[in-house]
Amino acid sequence: MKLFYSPGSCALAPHIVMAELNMAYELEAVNLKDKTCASGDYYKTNMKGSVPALKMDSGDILTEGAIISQYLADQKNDGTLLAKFGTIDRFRTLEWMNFIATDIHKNFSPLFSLERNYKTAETQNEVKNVFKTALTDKFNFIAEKLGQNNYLTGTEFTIADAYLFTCLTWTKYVGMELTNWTNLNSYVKRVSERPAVIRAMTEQGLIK
Ligand SMILES: N[C@@H](CCC(=O)N[C@@H](CS)C(=O)NCC(=O)O)C(=O)O
Repeated sequence: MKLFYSPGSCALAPHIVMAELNMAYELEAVNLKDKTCASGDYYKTNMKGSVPALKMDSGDILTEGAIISQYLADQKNDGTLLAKFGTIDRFRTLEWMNFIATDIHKNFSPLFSLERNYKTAETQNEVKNVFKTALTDKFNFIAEKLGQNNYLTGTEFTIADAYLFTCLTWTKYVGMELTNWTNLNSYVKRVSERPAVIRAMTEQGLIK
Protein backbone atom coordinates (compact mmCIF):
# COMPACT_ATOMS: atom_id res chain seq x y z
CA MET A 1 0.00 0.00 0.00
CA LYS A 2 1.40 3.38 -0.98
CA LEU A 3 0.27 6.86 -0.02
CA PHE A 4 0.97 9.72 -2.43
CA TYR A 5 1.41 12.89 -0.41
CA SER A 6 2.88 16.35 -0.31
CA PRO A 7 4.53 17.37 2.97
CA GLY A 8 2.13 19.12 5.35
CA SER A 9 -0.84 18.85 3.01
CA CYS A 10 -4.18 17.22 3.78
CA ALA A 11 -2.47 13.89 2.99
CA LEU A 12 -1.01 14.09 6.49
CA ALA A 13 -4.41 12.92 7.82
CA PRO A 14 -4.49 9.45 6.18
CA HIS A 15 -0.75 9.20 6.88
CA ILE A 16 -1.48 9.65 10.61
CA VAL A 17 -4.26 7.07 10.31
CA MET A 18 -1.89 4.49 8.78
CA ALA A 19 0.66 5.17 11.52
CA GLU A 20 -1.99 5.01 14.28
CA LEU A 21 -3.12 1.62 12.95
CA ASN A 22 0.49 0.46 12.69
CA MET A 23 -0.04 -0.57 9.07
CA ALA A 24 2.70 -1.48 6.60
CA TYR A 25 2.92 1.38 4.09
CA GLU A 26 5.14 3.14 1.59
CA LEU A 27 5.15 6.83 0.79
CA GLU A 28 5.71 8.69 -2.45
CA ALA A 29 6.06 12.46 -2.49
CA VAL A 30 4.28 14.47 -5.18
CA ASN A 31 5.42 17.83 -6.52
CA LEU A 32 2.08 19.60 -6.68
CA LYS A 33 3.48 22.42 -8.83
CA ASP A 34 4.40 20.28 -11.81
CA LYS A 35 2.36 17.17 -10.83
CA THR A 36 5.35 14.85 -10.89
CA CYS A 37 6.44 12.13 -8.49
CA ALA A 38 9.07 9.39 -8.48
CA SER A 39 6.75 7.24 -10.62
CA GLY A 40 6.61 10.03 -13.24
CA ASP A 41 3.43 11.83 -14.25
CA TYR A 42 1.22 12.06 -11.15
CA TYR A 43 -1.88 12.58 -13.30
CA LYS A 44 -1.53 8.91 -14.26
CA THR A 45 -2.04 8.03 -10.59
CA ASN A 46 -4.69 10.65 -9.85
CA MET A 47 -6.37 12.46 -12.74
CA LYS A 48 -7.42 15.17 -10.30
CA GLY A 49 -3.75 16.05 -9.66
CA SER A 50 -4.38 16.46 -5.94
CA VAL A 51 -3.07 14.55 -2.95
CA PRO A 52 -3.73 12.24 -1.22
CA ALA A 53 -4.07 9.11 -3.33
CA LEU A 54 -3.75 5.61 -1.99
CA LYS A 55 -2.43 2.82 -4.21
CA MET A 56 -3.51 -0.51 -2.80
CA ASP A 57 -1.56 -3.74 -3.20
CA SER A 58 -4.24 -4.81 -5.73
CA GLY A 59 -3.25 -1.79 -7.86
CA ASP A 60 -6.56 -0.04 -7.17
CA ILE A 61 -6.21 3.66 -6.51
CA LEU A 62 -8.44 5.49 -4.07
CA THR A 63 -8.62 9.27 -3.84
CA GLU A 64 -10.37 11.76 -1.51
CA GLY A 65 -8.66 11.98 1.86
CA ALA A 66 -11.81 11.62 3.96
CA ILE A 67 -12.68 8.39 2.15
CA ILE A 68 -9.11 7.04 2.23
CA SER A 69 -9.11 7.44 6.02
CA GLN A 70 -12.42 5.54 6.29
CA TYR A 71 -11.08 2.79 4.04
CA LEU A 72 -7.93 2.47 6.18
CA ALA A 73 -9.83 2.32 9.47
CA ASP A 74 -12.17 -0.32 8.02
CA GLN A 75 -9.19 -2.52 7.16
CA LYS A 76 -8.70 -2.86 10.90
CA ASN A 77 -12.48 -3.07 11.43
CA ASP A 78 -12.39 -3.33 15.19
CA GLY A 79 -13.75 0.13 15.93
CA THR A 80 -10.28 1.69 16.35
CA LEU A 81 -10.34 5.25 14.92
CA LEU A 82 -13.84 4.66 13.45
CA ALA A 83 -16.70 2.88 15.16
CA LYS A 84 -18.25 -0.16 13.53
CA PHE A 85 -20.90 -0.11 10.78
CA GLY A 86 -24.40 0.80 11.86
CA THR A 87 -23.47 2.53 15.12
CA ILE A 88 -24.36 6.13 15.86
CA ASP A 89 -20.75 6.66 16.96
CA ARG A 90 -19.60 5.86 13.43
CA PHE A 91 -21.95 8.49 12.02
CA ARG A 92 -20.78 11.05 14.59
CA THR A 93 -17.22 10.62 13.33
CA LEU A 94 -18.37 10.76 9.69
CA GLU A 95 -20.41 13.87 10.48
CA TRP A 96 -17.18 15.52 11.63
CA MET A 97 -15.28 14.20 8.59
CA ASN A 98 -17.73 15.86 6.23
CA PHE A 99 -17.69 19.10 8.19
CA ILE A 100 -13.89 19.20 8.20
CA ALA A 101 -13.69 18.43 4.47
CA THR A 102 -16.23 21.00 3.38
CA ASP A 103 -16.20 23.72 6.05
CA ILE A 104 -12.62 23.69 7.28
CA HIS A 105 -10.32 22.22 4.61
CA LYS A 106 -11.99 24.06 1.74
CA ASN A 107 -12.08 27.38 3.56
CA PHE A 108 -8.30 27.13 3.95
CA SER A 109 -7.61 26.22 0.31
CA PRO A 110 -8.15 29.70 -1.23
CA LEU A 111 -5.71 31.18 1.31
CA PHE A 112 -2.90 29.14 -0.25
CA SER A 113 -3.42 30.46 -3.77
CA LEU A 114 -4.19 34.15 -3.27
CA GLU A 115 -1.27 35.47 -5.35
CA ARG A 116 -1.99 33.00 -8.13
CA ASN A 117 -5.70 33.74 -8.33
CA TYR A 118 -6.01 37.45 -7.52
CA LYS A 119 -3.95 40.17 -9.18
CA THR A 120 -4.04 43.08 -6.74
CA ALA A 121 -3.01 43.19 -3.10
CA GLU A 122 -6.36 44.82 -2.33
CA THR A 123 -8.38 41.92 -3.78
CA GLN A 124 -6.06 39.40 -2.15
CA ASN A 125 -6.71 41.06 1.23
CA GLU A 126 -10.47 41.12 0.69
CA VAL A 127 -10.54 37.43 -0.20
CA LYS A 128 -8.23 36.60 2.69
CA ASN A 129 -10.58 38.33 5.13
CA VAL A 130 -13.62 36.48 3.77
CA PHE A 131 -12.07 33.06 4.31
CA LYS A 132 -10.43 33.92 7.62
CA THR A 133 -13.79 35.16 8.93
CA ALA A 134 -15.44 31.94 7.76
CA LEU A 135 -12.75 29.88 9.50
CA THR A 136 -13.10 31.94 12.68
CA ASP A 137 -16.83 31.07 12.78
CA LYS A 138 -16.08 27.39 12.27
CA PHE A 139 -13.36 27.41 14.93
CA ASN A 140 -15.86 28.96 17.38
CA PHE A 141 -18.25 26.11 16.64
CA ILE A 142 -15.59 23.41 17.04
CA ALA A 143 -14.28 24.95 20.27
CA GLU A 144 -17.79 24.92 21.72
CA LYS A 145 -18.49 21.31 20.68
CA LEU A 146 -15.06 20.12 21.83
CA GLY A 147 -15.47 21.71 25.26
CA GLN A 148 -13.11 19.99 27.64
CA ASN A 149 -13.15 16.67 25.74
CA ASN A 150 -9.81 15.29 24.69
CA TYR A 151 -11.02 14.53 21.17
CA LEU A 152 -13.84 15.55 18.83
CA THR A 153 -16.16 12.67 19.66
CA GLY A 154 -15.15 12.35 23.31
CA THR A 155 -12.40 10.28 24.84
CA GLU A 156 -11.18 8.34 21.79
CA PHE A 157 -8.97 9.63 18.98
CA THR A 158 -10.67 9.05 15.60
CA ILE A 159 -9.96 9.63 11.92
CA ALA A 160 -11.74 12.99 12.34
CA ASP A 161 -9.08 14.11 14.81
CA ALA A 162 -6.33 13.16 12.35
CA TYR A 163 -8.07 15.34 9.74
CA LEU A 164 -8.87 18.31 11.99
CA PHE A 165 -5.36 18.33 13.46
CA THR A 166 -3.90 18.38 9.94
CA CYS A 167 -6.02 21.40 8.98
CA LEU A 168 -5.21 23.22 12.23
CA THR A 169 -1.48 22.93 11.50
CA TRP A 170 -2.16 25.29 8.56
CA THR A 171 -3.20 28.22 10.80
CA LYS A 172 0.45 29.23 11.14
CA TYR A 173 0.82 29.55 7.35
CA VAL A 174 -2.18 31.87 6.98
CA GLY A 175 -1.49 34.15 9.93
CA MET A 176 -4.18 32.81 12.27
CA GLU A 177 -3.52 32.29 15.97
CA LEU A 178 -5.25 29.52 17.87
CA THR A 179 -4.49 31.23 21.18
CA ASN A 180 -8.00 32.75 21.17
CA TRP A 181 -9.41 29.25 21.52
CA THR A 182 -7.62 27.79 24.54
CA ASN A 183 -9.19 24.35 24.24
CA LEU A 184 -8.34 24.14 20.50
CA ASN A 185 -4.81 25.20 21.30
CA SER A 186 -4.40 22.45 23.89
CA TYR A 187 -6.13 19.97 21.53
CA VAL A 188 -3.45 20.61 18.88
CA LYS A 189 -0.73 20.14 21.47
CA ARG A 190 -2.35 16.91 22.74
CA VAL A 191 -2.67 15.43 19.25
CA SER A 192 0.83 16.54 18.25
CA GLU A 193 2.24 14.49 21.13
CA ARG A 194 0.73 11.18 19.95
CA PRO A 195 3.52 8.82 18.83
CA ALA A 196 1.81 8.08 15.49
CA VAL A 197 1.44 11.79 14.76
CA ILE A 198 5.11 12.36 15.57
CA ARG A 199 6.00 9.44 13.30
CA ALA A 200 3.92 10.72 10.35
CA MET A 201 5.15 14.29 10.73
CA THR A 202 8.75 13.10 10.94
CA GLU A 203 8.31 10.93 7.84
CA GLN A 204 6.99 13.98 5.97
CA GLY A 205 9.97 16.06 7.14
CA LEU A 206 7.73 18.44 9.09
CA ILE A 207 9.54 17.87 12.37
CA LYS A 208 12.92 16.40 13.27
N1 LIG B 1 -11.13 16.64 -2.64
C1 LIG B 1 -9.76 16.31 -2.34
C2 LIG B 1 -8.99 17.61 -2.27
C3 LIG B 1 -7.57 17.38 -1.82
C4 LIG B 1 -6.78 18.68 -1.83
O1 LIG B 1 -7.32 19.81 -1.78
N2 LIG B 1 -5.46 18.52 -1.85
C5 LIG B 1 -4.57 19.66 -1.95
C6 LIG B 1 -3.52 19.59 -0.87
S1 LIG B 1 -4.21 19.82 0.75
C7 LIG B 1 -3.89 19.59 -3.29
O2 LIG B 1 -3.45 18.53 -3.73
N3 LIG B 1 -3.80 20.74 -3.98
C8 LIG B 1 -3.15 20.86 -5.22
C9 LIG B 1 -4.08 20.68 -6.38
O3 LIG B 1 -5.27 20.35 -6.19
O4 LIG B 1 -3.63 20.89 -7.49
C10 LIG B 1 -9.66 15.57 -1.00
O5 LIG B 1 -10.44 15.91 -0.09
O6 LIG B 1 -8.83 14.66 -0.89
